[in-house]
Amino acid sequence: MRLEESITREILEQRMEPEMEALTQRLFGKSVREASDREVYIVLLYLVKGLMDATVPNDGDKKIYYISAEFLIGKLLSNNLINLGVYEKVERILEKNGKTLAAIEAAEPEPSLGNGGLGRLAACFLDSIATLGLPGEGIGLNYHYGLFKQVFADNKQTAQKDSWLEADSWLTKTDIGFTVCFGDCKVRSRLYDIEVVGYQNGVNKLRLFDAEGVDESLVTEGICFYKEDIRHNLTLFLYPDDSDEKGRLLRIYQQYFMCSNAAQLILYELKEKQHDLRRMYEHAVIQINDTHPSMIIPELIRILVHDKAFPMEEAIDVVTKTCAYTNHTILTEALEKWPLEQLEKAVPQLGPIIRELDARVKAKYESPDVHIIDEQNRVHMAHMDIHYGFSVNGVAAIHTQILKESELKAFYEIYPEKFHNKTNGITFRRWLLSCNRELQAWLNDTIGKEYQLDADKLEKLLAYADDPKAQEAVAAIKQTKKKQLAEYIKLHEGIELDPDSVFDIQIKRMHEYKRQQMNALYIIHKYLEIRAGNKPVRPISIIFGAKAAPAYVIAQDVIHLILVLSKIINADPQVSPYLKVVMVENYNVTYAEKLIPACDISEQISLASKEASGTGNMKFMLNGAVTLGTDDGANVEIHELVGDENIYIFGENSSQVIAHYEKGDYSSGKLYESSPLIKRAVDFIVSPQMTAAGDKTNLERLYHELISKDWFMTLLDLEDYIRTKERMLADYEDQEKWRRMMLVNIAKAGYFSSDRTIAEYNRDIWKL
Ligand code: 26V
Repeated sequence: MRLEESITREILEQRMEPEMEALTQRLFGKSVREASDREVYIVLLYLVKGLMDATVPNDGDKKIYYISAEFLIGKLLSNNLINLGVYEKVERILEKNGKTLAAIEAAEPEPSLGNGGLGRLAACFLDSIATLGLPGEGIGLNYHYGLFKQVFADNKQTAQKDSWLEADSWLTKTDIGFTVCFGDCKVRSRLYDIEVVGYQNGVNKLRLFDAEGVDESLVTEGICFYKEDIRHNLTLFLYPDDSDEKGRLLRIYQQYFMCSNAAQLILYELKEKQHDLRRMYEHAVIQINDTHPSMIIPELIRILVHDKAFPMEEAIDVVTKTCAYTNHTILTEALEKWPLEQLEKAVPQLGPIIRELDARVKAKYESPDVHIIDEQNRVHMAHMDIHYGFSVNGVAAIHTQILKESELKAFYEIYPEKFHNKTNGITFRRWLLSCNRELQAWLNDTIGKEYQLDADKLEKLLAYADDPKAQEAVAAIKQTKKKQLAEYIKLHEGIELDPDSVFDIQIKRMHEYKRQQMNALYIIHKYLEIRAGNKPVRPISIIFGAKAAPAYVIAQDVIHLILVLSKIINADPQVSPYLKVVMVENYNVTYAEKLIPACDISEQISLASKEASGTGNMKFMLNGAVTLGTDDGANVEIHELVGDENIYIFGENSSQVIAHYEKGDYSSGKLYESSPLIKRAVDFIVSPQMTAAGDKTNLERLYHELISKDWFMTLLDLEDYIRTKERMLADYEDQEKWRRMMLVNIAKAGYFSSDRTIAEYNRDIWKL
């Protein structure tokens, strides 16, 4: 449905209230007052779409195409209202009609188009690209069931399909579609657009391709489906299970589907604008978000050579000048290497191109470290990106340094000029203005609104760090957000939390390197201490949110451990007045928006060197939480900004950790044997109390993993972690000190605005 074409944004804005009434009557035959929250949501959806249609697109001679397998955009209504500048207006109209925006928002489904930090970063970037008025588009896939919906049963995670798509939605079906040719079939695509409006600026688009003919009935139980029916399953799920060969093959099909569509769309747009393809790079820059979209490089080269009669040499040159690659991880298991044989089975036409690209590299460089096709005939996607792109960037200072000095050292020696660091950022529109209305209102009153467009202006708050009134105000806001969260958790998880307790929160994908298991061992330690009579002066609430990849066994075991601990501890009358443990179900962007403003202690405890950046750490800081973390990812930069006295850093640093890997001298068994404190906590995992409440198989597997392997060195930092957390809890009781830390953290968060990150990408890489 579209609003009348002729209506201008000004008229629509001024006539918001009568337009809302008229549309509610037209759609549902009732007044706004009589309409349900769901109906009002639909009315607002179309009104906002109308406003966006009537907003000037960000245009220009050169455009950034941000290609990504994930766009974790979250719900869109509130954000769009804020960016369009009509939030308060709509809030007032709703209030007049006995409604609240919070209730209306609850009726909006959250798009399930991402998995973690990489996808959320892409969403923040779209907001900032639009806000800075840059011409740009996101390109990705429209997964029908997205990642998966996490449902707990018997203290374990089960995965269900997430049916987020509905008839009335932010997606607009276009008449654009392409044919994508695979080895054994052809699939037609259809493009859907979601408009992305900048804060007080123009609109851009997120362009999502779907496969025509996707058959949702292929999904049988949970997230199971017939993996070989490519023509009907291509866009059912994000990251379909790749633990078997069929699954991996499907991933290749999916990636090529995304890349071929993206390539065709970009070339179509260039043609529409009558640009000379030989100078494509003057009008388009393609940012490859990790290696999932890497096939765009050989695909573009293939099209230029085969359909546009380019000489190979020139096609390679033009594409190399157009593409830029972002690396988001150094974990070897996440660095994609596709067997050439499988790749050619799905997409035979790319085989010769990739071989040619590899041959050119091999002719020039002897070292296998930089070859694209290795001895086992696997294609290293990242290597292709670096040779045949003009830029490669890491996502935080220490991450980029590790890329240059170790992971990608061989490449850095060949192409020092290609390497950039672009420290990640977050959009303050969602992670402050929208999720913490109370804090933004107080900031507006205290330091003025300038920070909303110039995040560095948050530093003005430093002048208030010792002001008792300001300290009291931020503490009161935190208390309000904690109460709101406690109510929400009571409603959704059935667990009661004391808003006067310390809220200690760890929310992120479940992975061993992020070390949720270390936090769980702290919980065990604390539980046993309380049982022994060492009660904390103030209760502690430890909250987790995390999905685990369904085939990742140890991650499932850690979820099980936390859920069982939660059951035991929350039901223990001796302990639960002092310690509560919650793992929220189906952690997503919506949940994050409620958890982050309510947090006191931000858990950022990855094994140093492994977390490329982290962005949750930035969101917590911006909302006045204090970081408990290792010197890893963007924690390092947070540490530099706020200084030793406003952050709690513990554990070994990344050089020490890298040295352990090089020397192979880490032994978790030795640490376990030599430290009674560690041994007591680890042993509890398989204690009769635990195995009675939980599943012995899972608990024993995890126990053995920890004492015999522990690849991500949980036990290395456990003692220091426990000590540091205790020191932090003690400091929390010094109200003045803690509130001062809160203010300094908020004040220094300006650097982490994604507006800054995007301005840097544009200045150094995109040059729009
Ligand atoms: C790899 C794979 C491998 C196969 C299974 C599915 C899958 C999904 C994602 C990935 C790439 C993971 C890279 C990633 O998410 N990195 C995160 O990027 C964030 C934004 O830069 C950053 O803040 C996090 O530290 C980093 O872990």
